[in-house]
Amino acid sequence: LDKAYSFMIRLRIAGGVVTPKQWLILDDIATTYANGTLRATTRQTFQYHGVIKSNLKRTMAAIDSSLLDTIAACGDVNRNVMTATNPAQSGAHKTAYDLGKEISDSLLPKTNAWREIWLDGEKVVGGEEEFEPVYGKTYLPRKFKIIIAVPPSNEVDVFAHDLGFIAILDKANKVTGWNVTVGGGMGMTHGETDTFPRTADVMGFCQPEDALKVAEAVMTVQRDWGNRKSRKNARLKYTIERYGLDAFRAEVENRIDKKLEAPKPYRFDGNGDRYGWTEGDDGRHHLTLYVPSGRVKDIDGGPQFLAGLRRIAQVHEGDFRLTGNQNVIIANVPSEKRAEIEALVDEYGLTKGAGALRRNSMACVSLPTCGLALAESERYLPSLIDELEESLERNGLKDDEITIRMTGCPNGCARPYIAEIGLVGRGPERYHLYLGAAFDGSRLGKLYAEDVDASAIKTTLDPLFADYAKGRQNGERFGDFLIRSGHVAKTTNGPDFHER
Ligand code: SRM
Ligand code: SF4
Repeated sequence: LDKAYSFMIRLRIAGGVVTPKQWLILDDIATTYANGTLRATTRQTFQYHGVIKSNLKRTMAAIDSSLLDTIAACGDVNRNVMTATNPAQSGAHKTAYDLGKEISDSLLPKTNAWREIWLDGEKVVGGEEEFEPVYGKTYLPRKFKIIIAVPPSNEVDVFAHDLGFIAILDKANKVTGWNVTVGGGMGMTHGETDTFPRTADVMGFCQPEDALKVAEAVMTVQRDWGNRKSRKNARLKYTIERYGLDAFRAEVENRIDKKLEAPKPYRFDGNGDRYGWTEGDDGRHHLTLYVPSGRVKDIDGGPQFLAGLRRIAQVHEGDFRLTGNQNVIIANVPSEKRAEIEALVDEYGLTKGAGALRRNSMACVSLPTCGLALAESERYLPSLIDELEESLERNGLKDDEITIRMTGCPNGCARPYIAEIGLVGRGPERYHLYLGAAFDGSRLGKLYAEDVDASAIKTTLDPLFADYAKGRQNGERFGDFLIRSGHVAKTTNGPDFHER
């Protein structure tokens, strides 16, 4: 008898777009082979948990039948490319999605290994270098993450990733080119100050026709310059710190044989999702649903996400979009179909109440499936928010948008260091509390309290909420207020993250 190994499987879904037909297949896989849930991730894709070893091949074959795969969803390669989803700007969104898809296809490893292993595909004779013109034999020093954002929404958290493109729009919301960001990242190790989260630098502006070349050049400079001796210092953020932005830019320009222009002005207004119905500039309708920690399942006495979205997929003519905040958009609903979708949304309770703090929250998977977890996250954040809501209500802040994110370890899978309240697992029921990040995801927080347990989190935040309610200026965000009022020092970038 073999041991009862069970696996996590992560899909690659560039830009998080899923057709209704694919949704139904993915739903079927969840209930047949996995733990009965689909888990929307912080990178616009789905994970399955609890797939037992003997079902792996069958699961992969079913994924293949949905025309999706798991290639490059993990490993030292370009990971799932994220793109803006804000559907109100449908034209700009399409341009962003098209670029994301083009980059994703172009930087995908060419190896046939996935098909050989999982689908009994034909063996191709030859070495990797013949098939991997970009990755070669040794691939990248570390994972590499690309993202496309469309202002004013930074819902994809462009500053948290190795490489980003910020759309520069004209008055008609048409994309005129891209600001290029490099060197963002979240992961660090507790107690090792040479590891740190870092917000990306805006390196320059490129014309639309140069964006793919820029993406390839940035990734190959990192391939060649990245640290291959220490995996803890191998991400692009450390390469930029080591060489400096100017030298990095010069090498990218050298490889694309063109100078980047100076960055153009842009403005972000937040890094959360826009819930409820919106109408795109193409007249189609889109409903963003809040899905707690992205876990698509039927909640006892609450929303029936799995059953409801299955029913909707059976009649929906548009598509579904996964957001970078672990939520789901029922997208591209034609006017004549909206009432039918609305009725199903009501029948399954899919928009049933979530307060402002909860709507701006994220938790990583953590226990029980994540082998790196030090503390609870997805299973704990909901009840912590219940307690914090009581304090917010008492202070008259119930409807204020404040971002809160929790992770079970310092790897930062829910991007906690750029949430106004960031909680990072240290050990069982203990968290570091980070405060002072920007609401639009452009500034890191700072360590405010160490090793706080559940009750201390509430008693630490309560007086700060009270102070904020009394002392804030018009429109001032919680993170900005805490810095102005001297509660916490401002973090300007990665290396100064650990200074207090
Ligand atoms: Fe992550 C590793 C879950 C987004 C930084 N992440 C892991 C693993 C695979 C644990 C492992 O290596 O054994 C986790 C699987 C848990 C489980 O049981 O399912 C895991 N990461 C996740 C997800 C599912 C979190 C979620 O709750 O949604 C996200 C799936 C992403 C995807 O769809 O591709 C996820 N991980 C992120 C992000 C956020 C992002 O990409 O926008 C980050 C921070 C950004 C960054 O990369 O800097 C992130 N994950 C990490 C790291 C630290 C990387 C580093 O540079 O230090 C690790 C550990 C590692 O790579 O060594 C890690
Ligand atoms: Fe696991 Fe840590 Fe990522 Fe949470 S942040 S999913 S605990 S690796």
